[in-house]
Amino acid sequence: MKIVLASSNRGKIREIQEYCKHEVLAYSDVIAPFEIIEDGKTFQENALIKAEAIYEKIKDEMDDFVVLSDDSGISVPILGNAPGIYSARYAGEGASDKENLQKLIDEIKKLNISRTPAFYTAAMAIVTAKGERFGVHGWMHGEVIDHARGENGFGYDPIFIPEGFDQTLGELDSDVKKRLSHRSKAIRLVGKILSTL
Ligand code: ITT
Repeated sequence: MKIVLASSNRGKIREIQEYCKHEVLAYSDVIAPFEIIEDGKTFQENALIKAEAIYEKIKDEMDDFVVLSDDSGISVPILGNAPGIYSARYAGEGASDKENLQKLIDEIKKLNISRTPAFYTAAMAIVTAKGERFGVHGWMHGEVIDHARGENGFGYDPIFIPEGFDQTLGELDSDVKKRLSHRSKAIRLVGKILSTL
């Protein structure tokens, strides 16, 4: 069975391929990429919107597949859980990872603090070839700091220090993220669902 990933984010695609035992394809390897309006109010709603959009386009072209999507982001309680579901466009529509990271650093600095609790969420949705729908979540708790450190990972990783560590995900070996991350926890649950299909 092939897993078709409903994502255009290269950082996510790389991690999901690495964390997943099944054969994984990016949806852009199957059909031409197109824009999906993510107008859900929660990570899970947006994950389902993405998985269903890709399912509708590929269901007549493939068999023996599931579509898997990931809607994820970082939440900072002192900022009212921002950026949350808006993590990909925190610095504005079409903003780069670097611009979004800088915006979060600026917001932390405005509070005159150098670190504050934060957590990552990954919601994943599965739509099977028969049209069955499933959803799972994974979380990773820690802190964000007011300056970027390290080049590993992607997105907000250079300012995120996982609970129990002193270094950011930008500095830590990718194996640490693989073990602890929101995405890897959600992927484990996806694996359990796939084993029942
Ligand atoms: P797709 O919708 O095509 O999958 P996207 O980048 O738009 O890609 P999201 O809407 O789910 O995906 O936004 C995720 C945002 O959260 C994005 O800005 C990431 O940089 C950030 N993010 C999610 N998981 C992360 C992680 O593991 N490390 C760092 N940043 C992460």
